Amino acid sequence: MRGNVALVGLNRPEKRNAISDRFVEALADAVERARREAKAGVIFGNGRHFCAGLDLSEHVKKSAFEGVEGSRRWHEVFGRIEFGPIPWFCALHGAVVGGGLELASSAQVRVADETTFFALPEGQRGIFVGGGGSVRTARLMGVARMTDMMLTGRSIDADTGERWNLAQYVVPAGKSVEKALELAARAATNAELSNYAVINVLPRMPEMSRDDGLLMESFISSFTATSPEAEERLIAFLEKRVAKVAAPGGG
Ligand code: 1HE
Repeated sequence: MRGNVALVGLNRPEKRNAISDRFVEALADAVERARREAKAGVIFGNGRHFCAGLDLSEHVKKSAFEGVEGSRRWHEVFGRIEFGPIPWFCALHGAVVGGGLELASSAQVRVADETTFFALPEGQRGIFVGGGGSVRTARLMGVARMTDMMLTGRSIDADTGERWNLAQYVVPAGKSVEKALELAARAATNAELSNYAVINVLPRMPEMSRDDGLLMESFISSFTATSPEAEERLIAFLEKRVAKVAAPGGG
């Protein structure tokens, strides 16, 4: 923990943080703990790369049914990151590959450093994404770009990743954890209910009809605004006790 921000490090650097079954369970435990104890979370990779994706050595031994169950377990665990009470910030560097990109796609914000590269080599390995990538990653970058990446096996650099919506920030090499922590600490000061609405409602809106979305928005808007915390925050602003919105670069 850094203050009220949970710091979750992928810690299998000798295998480039390849995601084994044990690794998924360790991640699940860390995420559950953070959901209980923290107001925001940062996920980063120890070693030279963020994450090399699925542990291919385990996958070769699995039956089709075990494969489905494994994929469903990834969906559960990544879903606890995507839809929860706290926002997650992924600090990326080096390889963000296959399941590593699927994991990163479940976070709300991705901060890449200049060494980051993204790839989806599933086609080359004879497999398919199984950690939610065909839903989450495809929504971030769009089906055409994901199709291209999967068919050609191309790697894209951090700046292209930012243009393609795979990262919202690109920072100098070695600085992604620091930046993610700064952003997470800032998000942790928001009203919990507002963060909850941003995390859980915004991604669902595109699946609603326009009318349903607008009605939902009115309810959430009123529900958050009438909470005691909002009242206190609104009065604090009106009494000039809290900072104004700063111009870009002004913090
Ligand atoms: C691994 C894995 C892995 C590394 N599973 N063992 N993912 C991939 O296809 C990516 C495969 N990995 C790589 O392309 C490279 O390892 C990296 C570009 C990520 C890093 O390269 P490098 O030179 O820093 O490391 P390395 O020497 O390749 O790897 C170090 C060790 O980690 C080595 O083992 P060692 O016993 O020889 O030391 C590698 O075999 C091992 N290693 N990546 C198992 N992925 C739910 S569906 C999701 C589908 C996918 O994720 S498909 C993408 C799989």
